[in-house]
Amino acid sequence: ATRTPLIAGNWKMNLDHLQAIAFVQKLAWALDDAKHNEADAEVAVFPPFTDLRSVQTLIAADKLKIAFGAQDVSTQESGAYTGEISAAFLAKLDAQYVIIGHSERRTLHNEGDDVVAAKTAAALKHNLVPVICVGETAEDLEKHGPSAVPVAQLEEALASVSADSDIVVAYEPVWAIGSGKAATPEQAEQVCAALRESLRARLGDAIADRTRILYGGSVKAANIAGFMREPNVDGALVGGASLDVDEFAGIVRFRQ
Ligand code: G2H
Repeated sequence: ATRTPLIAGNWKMNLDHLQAIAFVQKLAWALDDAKHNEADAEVAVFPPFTDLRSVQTLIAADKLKIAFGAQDVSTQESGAYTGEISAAFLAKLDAQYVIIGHSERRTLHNEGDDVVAAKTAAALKHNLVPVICVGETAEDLEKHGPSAVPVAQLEEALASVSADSDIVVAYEPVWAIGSGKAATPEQAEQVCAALRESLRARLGDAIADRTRILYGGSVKAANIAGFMREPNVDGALVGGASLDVDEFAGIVRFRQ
């Protein structure tokens, strides 16, 4: 299976809408300079909600080859849900992706697998591609071994996913997030392969073969190549290093 790698920048709660415009412009120039070819890797940014309209407008006006998405979405369709943002709103902004179940949402906002499944359903209903995040804590790893918890989380999230759904899976070991301590490429491969087999067992070969499975957790330009050499790692979800244009462009240029 040939899967176009996806390099996704999760900005988290960084960059206001003016900074976002400057950042996306600089990123587009950097990718241009690097003769970045979309066929080599797709690039996506995940700004805060308040930046999305500006990013959409800039990308459309300049026809930039940069995709974008949101960092979260409501489980609900519409109505009295103060502070929430619906999948319909994101789709209307031409967002292509939405991150769901990032470990910071799971731990800081108590999002369980049921919420992740409901958000995945909401995203798919509006033709957004959910970037479903799974990952184990250091404690899980010690207790259950490398793949058990991420695979169980994925299986719960798949409740509303069908064989023809378009999804992305991100394996982010909690112990590697923002810690500077990335997993090894071998560790990432082992879990990404298990996640792909779980997709295959539940939903069939076609979706298992076409779905991009990303690694996330302290990815930087200096360590991306090792991950990308693994057969079941199809890209990266990048936090800290996605906030520096040159560093992020360096990750996109993982082949060089
Ligand atoms: C994991 C990752 C991006 P970082 O949260 O989602 O962040 O690259 O800073 O570890």
